[in-house]
Amino acid sequence: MPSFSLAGRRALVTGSSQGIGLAIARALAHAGAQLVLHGRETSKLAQAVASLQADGFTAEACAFDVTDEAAIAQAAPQLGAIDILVNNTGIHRRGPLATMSLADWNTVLHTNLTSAFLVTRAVAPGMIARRSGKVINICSLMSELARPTTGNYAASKGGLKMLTRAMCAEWAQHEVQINGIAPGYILTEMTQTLAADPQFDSWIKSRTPAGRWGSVNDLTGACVFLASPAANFVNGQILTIDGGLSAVV
Ligand code: GCO
Repeated sequence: MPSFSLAGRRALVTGSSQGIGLAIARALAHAGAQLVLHGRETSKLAQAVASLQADGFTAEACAFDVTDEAAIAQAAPQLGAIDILVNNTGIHRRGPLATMSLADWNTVLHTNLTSAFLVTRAVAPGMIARRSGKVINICSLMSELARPTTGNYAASKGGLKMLTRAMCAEWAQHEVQINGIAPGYILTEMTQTLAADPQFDSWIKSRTPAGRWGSVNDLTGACVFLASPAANFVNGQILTIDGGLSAVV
């Protein structure tokens, strides 16, 4: 069996002070990786690092704005050689397109999509030089499906799906594997208001063949797999983890 071990690998997970990012970071650490956690709120980031260290994992913090190329360049020496990059940073600014502000459009596209371009562009040269690297883009069920009030988010996640394939087209030849996972409706800080709405909660449970919301722990196994040598011939793929929602009408 190819190894699922990440021993000796250094991993950066953007947006990993809470939610999906922190769960993925913990899973990569559990598989042996040395973790660099990222976030903009330094206190929350410090708590996340402490929680991993308390479990005996190697973890450090790096705070920078993932939409600011100068800030990324300034953080590069602290980041060091990154073997595994998870582009997880993501936000929602829900609202109807007809009245959506350019600010709400731009902040979602910059945070969810441009950030993946900027951060990966910063770490890819090292991966290419070492002929080894893993990039996992956290796409979404909304890389394929939309619903009203999510136009900026869906556009950003659809773009992230195609950026994943574009990175594959250019970097697979250098033994760098770039894939994505597409979470469905997962209970996180970003969806808690939706889950608290009885009508929306009931719709999700009826629309999802598994009959439930996902948890962040439903996402971690796929990330460890894609980050490991077991996935060295998997490239440009998006693995959807949604309880079957996108498979049925
Ligand atoms: C919504 C939800 C979705 C999910 C996404 C997770 O507003 O419908 O927030 O956007 O969060 O599918 O990837």
